[in-house]
Amino acid sequence: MKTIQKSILGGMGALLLSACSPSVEAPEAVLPVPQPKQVEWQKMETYAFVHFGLNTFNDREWGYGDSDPKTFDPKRLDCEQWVKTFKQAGMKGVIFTAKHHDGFCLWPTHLTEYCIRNTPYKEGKGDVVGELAAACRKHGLKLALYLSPWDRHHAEYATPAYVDYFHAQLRELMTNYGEVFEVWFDGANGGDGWYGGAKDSRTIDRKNYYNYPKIYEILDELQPQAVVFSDGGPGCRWVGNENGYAGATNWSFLREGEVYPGYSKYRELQYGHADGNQWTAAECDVSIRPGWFYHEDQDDKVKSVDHLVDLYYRSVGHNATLLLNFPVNRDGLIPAVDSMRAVQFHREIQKQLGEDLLRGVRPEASSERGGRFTAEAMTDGDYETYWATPDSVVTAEVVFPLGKTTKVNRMMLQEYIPLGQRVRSFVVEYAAGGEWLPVSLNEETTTIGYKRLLRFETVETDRLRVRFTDARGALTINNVEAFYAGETTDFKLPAETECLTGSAYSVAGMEPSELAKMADQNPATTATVAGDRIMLDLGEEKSISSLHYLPDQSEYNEGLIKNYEISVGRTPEEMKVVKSGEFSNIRNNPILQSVFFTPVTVRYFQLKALRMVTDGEKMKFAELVIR
Ligand code: FUL
Repeated sequence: MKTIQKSILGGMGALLLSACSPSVEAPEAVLPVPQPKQVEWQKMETYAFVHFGLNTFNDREWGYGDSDPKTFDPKRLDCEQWVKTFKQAGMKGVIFTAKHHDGFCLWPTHLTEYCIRNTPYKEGKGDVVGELAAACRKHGLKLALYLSPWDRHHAEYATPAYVDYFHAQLRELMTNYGEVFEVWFDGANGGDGWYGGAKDSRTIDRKNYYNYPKIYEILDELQPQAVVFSDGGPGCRWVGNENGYAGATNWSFLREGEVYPGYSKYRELQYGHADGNQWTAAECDVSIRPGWFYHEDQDDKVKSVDHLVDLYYRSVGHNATLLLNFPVNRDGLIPAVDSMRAVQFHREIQKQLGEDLLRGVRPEASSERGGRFTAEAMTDGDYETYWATPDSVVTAEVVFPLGKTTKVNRMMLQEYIPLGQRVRSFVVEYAAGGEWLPVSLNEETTTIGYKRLLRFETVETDRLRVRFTDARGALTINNVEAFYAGETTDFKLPAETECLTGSAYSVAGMEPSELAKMADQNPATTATVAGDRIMLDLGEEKSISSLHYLPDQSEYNEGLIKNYEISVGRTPEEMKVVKSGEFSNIRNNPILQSVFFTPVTVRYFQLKALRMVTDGEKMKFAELVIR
């Protein structure tokens, strides 16, 4: 029955397929899975942020709530100029600060006098939210709104009366400007403020004060398609920094109810909770200038194209979205430098990832589920088709022939997230002579999620191979692409000088003078270690995610480790293996060896030599750094 239904729905192609092969069911979802609106939201990939308001005219980042509305006087305000810039920069939407922490509303609200009606702008007849909504409609850009829960102007802030005001304000804003794709609730809450002249400091219960269940009800009623942002979601989460990047390991899950504004372990939001039960993908917010609001003295501090490109790889390419902020100036415009940089940034990405070398090739997979879930689905450029393995198969190898020997230094992988995020680790290799060698990356290859972009040192090869080494269920990969981006300046392997800054650690049973030789940033001094392992005590618990090992640099390069195993633990008794592998080609080319693994917070780190290049030799280290 199922086959017949599918054939009818799937049209001719499916009919033919089901006629010649038994129907193959899609893999079961691995929970948690995103709501369809969360998938649509993630497909937007990059969108703009605009911070504009009284702060712009008072040179402030956080208005106290006492700035005079008469100071708001943008003479050339033009929302179309903003929107055209965003479109040219390849962005799919814009999020606007309708109200920041100072409580000033950029739409003519009926709920407070502290709003645009009382400014010189259009003699009180202006409505920036409305003007931006109209510009977005005209140019086909999606709109979203930032409404600060904290209000440093409101006299009743921190009492139940303010919560009623806030809910009414949300209702008004969500009723009058059409559909929004996201609603942004900032995490900064409570503290000093003007508060109707009281000028005091107010604290609130960050978890319960605003009555979020009621807020979600209002949004479900008025804007059901909107994704709700706050530190812990529920629609999407903060990434734990305002620098614009997510971890290379990035799960789109959180443990439900654990993260709230002010959550002390917010750094882990870069990585998500691997064991989370709520789908809450990360959004990377960052400003194109140091501040969120415009300040004249930052005119020469607009981020470079290389910097923006690097952030793109570490946000969109790390399974998150990029929310790039533009501080609109006192004229009401995006300054020329900022818009130029944003457009150049987009062009550079288009250039780097312009020609997919794998489009249409026939990959060879070590395992296939059958039916329509074939390996070709990974190279057909169609988001909805995917390669899948049988339910019991969570590891597999896929070889991608390139047709001819060609240069490659970028790769893109996508999991079919409507069925969940599954991959825990994978390895990318290229064919060199008769062997497979790993590409040289600057980060770990653990999670994939909606999209994973990899930058690596240029290789010349006729075949690439991806080995999926661990997953939470059957593999469901919908796209794999490869590119040659040219020799660019946005990507660097960890420089030796950067890695060799010496960690503060101790090694039981090792003389400090010997230890110093591998932590002195001097490649000419080499420490010798007896036994097959070295255990480092980092002194306290630290978040670490990489090992950098410079082998002995003397003429005969002694004590080279060929195969290694890395374990970590909070105590020496509870060590857990996090990575093992080989230092490829170390005999012929004993350069700095970097190993990346899923970030862990631990005090003890152990490197074990499973095999030496020369049996019986003692391990030698010119430098050893844990990061
Ligand atoms: C922060 C706010 O406090 C900043 O002012 C800015 O709006 C930024 C996007 O979020 O938490």
